[in-house]
Parts: sequence; C-alpha cells; structure tokens
Amino acid sequence: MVREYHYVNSPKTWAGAQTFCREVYTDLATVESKEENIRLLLETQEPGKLAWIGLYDDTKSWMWTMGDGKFDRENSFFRWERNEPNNIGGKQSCVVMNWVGFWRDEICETDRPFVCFDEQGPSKYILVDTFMTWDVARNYCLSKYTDLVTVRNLTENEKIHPMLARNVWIGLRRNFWTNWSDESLATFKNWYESQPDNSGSTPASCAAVDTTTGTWWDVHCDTELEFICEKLIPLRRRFKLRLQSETDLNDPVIQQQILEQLHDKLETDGLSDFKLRWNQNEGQTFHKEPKKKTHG
Ligand SMILES: [Ca+2]
Ligand SMILES: [Ca+2]
Repeated sequence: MVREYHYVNSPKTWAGAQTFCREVYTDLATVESKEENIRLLLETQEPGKLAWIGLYDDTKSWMWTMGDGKFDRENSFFRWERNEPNNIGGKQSCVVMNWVGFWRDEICETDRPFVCFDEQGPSKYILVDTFMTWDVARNYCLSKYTDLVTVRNLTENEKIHPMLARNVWIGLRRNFWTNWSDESLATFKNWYESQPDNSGSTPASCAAVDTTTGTWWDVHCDTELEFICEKLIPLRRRFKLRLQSETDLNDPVIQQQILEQLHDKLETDGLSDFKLRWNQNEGQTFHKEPKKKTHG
C-alpha cells in the first residue's frame, strides 16, 4: 500500500478530524519514516501552523507486569489519588502507592522502595526498603520473588498499604505514544526536542505536525487544528513473463492455471495480500518471440 496525504484546512478536534478522514479518505495520517514525514510536509499549505496527524497517547493503556499480558480495562481495579494519573511533564508512566493506599503516576527513573509479590512465600507481599528505579525494582522482584506486586481489588490494596511508611512502586505501568489511528505500529517518531511535554497536564494528548519544520508536538486532543488525512492506495506493478511452451498460452484455461501457480509460488515465498492478473497488449496476453540467432 502507498500512503497519499491530503491536507484539510478546516480546524477540528483530533476526534473530529479522525471521523472526517475516515469518511472521506482512509484515516488520519500515519507517518512511519523520515521519507513519509517529508512527503507529509509537502502537502501542508501554509507554514507556521500545527496540524493533527494520527498519533495519540493512549492514557488508559495501563498494564500489570504479572499475569498473561491480557488486561481487562473495563473491570480492572484502580485506586487513583484525586487528579491522578496526570502525566506531569509528559514523563510519568510508572505507578506508586502511598501509605494510605492511593496511587499516582510518577517518573519511572525516581528511586523508591517497592513491594514484591511472592507466590511461594508464607507472606505474599514483601516490602523492599531499598530505593531503586521502577525497572531495577522490577528486576529485583523477578530475581528474588515472583514479580512487582499486582493489586487486583480493594481487599489486596488494604493488605498492602498498612505496611508502607512512604510511596512505593507497584507493578503497574504503561508505554507512551504507542498508537496510530490506523493501527500502524508506532516506531518512527519526529518530536520537537522539548516534546512531548503534556503542557497543562491534560490526560488526553494527541500529536500534531509543525507545518514549517515537520517536527511533532503533543497537544490537548480537544484543541481545534487543521489536519492531514491519508488515503491508502494499493501498489501496482507490472511484470513481464517469458515462458517456453508447446501449448497455446493464449488459452484462457491455461492462463488461469499459470496465474494460480504463480500465486502459490509467491505466497510460499512470503508475499501476502496481493492479486495477480494478466495484461493484454494488442488483444493478446502472450506474444511469440522471434527466434534468436545463436552466436558462436
Ligand atoms: Ca502524577
Ligand atoms: Ca506539548
């Protein structure tokens, strides 16, 4: 598929822009490489503006480290402090529990004590009073016990917080900026150096491109901005095939058989999601080649 970008100069919220793009084109624009970012910039009509692209920060993407990786968001238990999680500065993606049992998101690089869960032990909850970053704390729990603690309900929450004298890491965290509107994988990023900063500490952040520089900024999703849609167009390629055969290759049955064999071969070679068809020239698909002279 090839991405064709279309600039729309009537400002909408990010969600409004997404609806518009899905109705008129394919989706809000995804940008997966430097080359695509350059092509995107060519479509913008005026410098000095911010225009929505399809990248957004899924602020509800919390995951427990323990378990099968599946996370039931609707029925999951949370015990957030008032006005949390707020992702201050756009850098808070790990969770602490305070001594009365409420949670908040914090920068993962802060050193804190933590609580491990021990499946085998007589006591399931182990308070480790050594200060570590979230990642180091998690590795510690993995090596000595089962994992950082998972808190599945209020009963478990009430068992853990009386052990605490200060804020501790628990096994809850999320990844930033992992989603494109069209569900492409978010690997390429082109943030302006200070971004994303979640200025204003809004829970919902979406990405916009600076139409002068092509760098990206995080902006509150309810802001009304111009935007860029994408249209996905199937890639078309033409190949010439040279076949040696005694049979009449212009027999439609034979042609169909060749096409099916080609399809199977390409699929075995790892190609997926493609269609093959014959092209005609002067009313015929195959043309006899004149005999070539052999040189000695
Ligand atoms: Ca916070
Ligand atoms: Ca920002």
